[in-house]
Amino acid sequence: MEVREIEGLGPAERAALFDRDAGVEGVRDDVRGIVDRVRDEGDVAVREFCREFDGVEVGNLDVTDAAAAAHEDVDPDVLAAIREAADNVRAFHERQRPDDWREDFDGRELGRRFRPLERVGVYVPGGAAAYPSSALMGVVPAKVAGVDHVVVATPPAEELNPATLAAIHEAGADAVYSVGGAQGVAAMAYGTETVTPVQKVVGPGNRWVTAAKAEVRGDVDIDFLAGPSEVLVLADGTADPAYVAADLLAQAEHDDHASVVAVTDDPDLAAATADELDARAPGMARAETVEAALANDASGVFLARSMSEAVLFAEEYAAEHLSIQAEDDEELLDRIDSAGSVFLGPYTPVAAGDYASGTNHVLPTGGGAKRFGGLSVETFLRSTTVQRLDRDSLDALSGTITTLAEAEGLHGHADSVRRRFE
Ligand code: HSO
Ligand code: ZN
Repeated sequence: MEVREIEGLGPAERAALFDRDAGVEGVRDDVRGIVDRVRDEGDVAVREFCREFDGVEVGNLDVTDAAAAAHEDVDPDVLAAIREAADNVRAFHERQRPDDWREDFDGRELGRRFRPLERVGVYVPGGAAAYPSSALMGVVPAKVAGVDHVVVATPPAEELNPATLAAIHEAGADAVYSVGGAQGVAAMAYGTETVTPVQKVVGPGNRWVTAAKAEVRGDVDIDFLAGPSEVLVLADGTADPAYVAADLLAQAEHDDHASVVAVTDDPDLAAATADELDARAPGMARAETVEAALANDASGVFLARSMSEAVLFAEEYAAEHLSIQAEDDEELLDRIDSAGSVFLGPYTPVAAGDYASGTNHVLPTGGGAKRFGGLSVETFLRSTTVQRLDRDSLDALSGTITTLAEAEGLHGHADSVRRRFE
């Protein structure tokens, strides 16, 4: 891999790096057709799409019992790992639960309270990329938020992945349905004879899933549109190139379209990282995917003239995962506002957050971190404001209310205040 200098990047190269998207355009029309048919025809359409896209003749779409059974039967080491990861994810998300509050603002009692959504749907990828970890990341925060009915949709298979099913059960899902892709999202959004409709659909997925979330948004809420995985490692000369490359290779194995970037002000580290990538990629089990991701035009090893230039690059990239492997990591972090999840120091691989440290791995990609954050307990809550004024505090505010009401020509509003003092 060649090392590129940031200074020398042209407008097209910069656009490829900084204007990444989820790549859903190409499947939009097909997805619209699928979503419409599931909404209109329910289970019949779902079964037909399972046959067409997954090559599976699904008997019972409801596999909730199969998930419970898988939890009993799964390899005990895998179950122990699922349990520990779930406990850590639960602990971190418990800490996010906001308290209801009421406070006095010059005699006006104002507050906010939080209530969970009632029914939520979590998409859990299956098939080639079966991710038990994603089941935990979606279901656990919803349950911590207090969502009563959490349903999961996951692609059908002749043999459903036992670890994924076990994780779904361990996380506390209330129902599990064997339907994937756009049809899975549509089934949760609109409901079918078998699937309970939900108020919000969350979770990662391929282009079809993502396009379907865009399609149902408006009828139901969604978390956000997430594209292929990304990592940007910001490193100085103290970083170990083997660690930097390992973190890039890890995210590269997710997807041909994954974006993996190293940025440094140290020419030796840049060269050593590039060499390490070239040396390791061919020997990986998923070498083809890794090499495709490394060749992606939003990937690369970049040399900055200073750490300040490197920081600006990282800020503009707004990566899903930002790893800082540098002496002044906290100081560099202070200068960055846009990143989905930050990993500090040489012993904090992105894989720690992907699986087990406790933070969520459903995160903004494609620069979304400039506008919003990843999945959290708040994703599953709605807030309500509450107020009580007494006679004195209303009296104190009445002039302001009536003046503004009259400026808007809304005399009924003004009168509703004056009435109280007649
Ligand atoms: N890095 C992925 C999450 C994941 N990694 C699942 C391993 N399994 C997107 O944040
Ligand atoms: Zn990952």
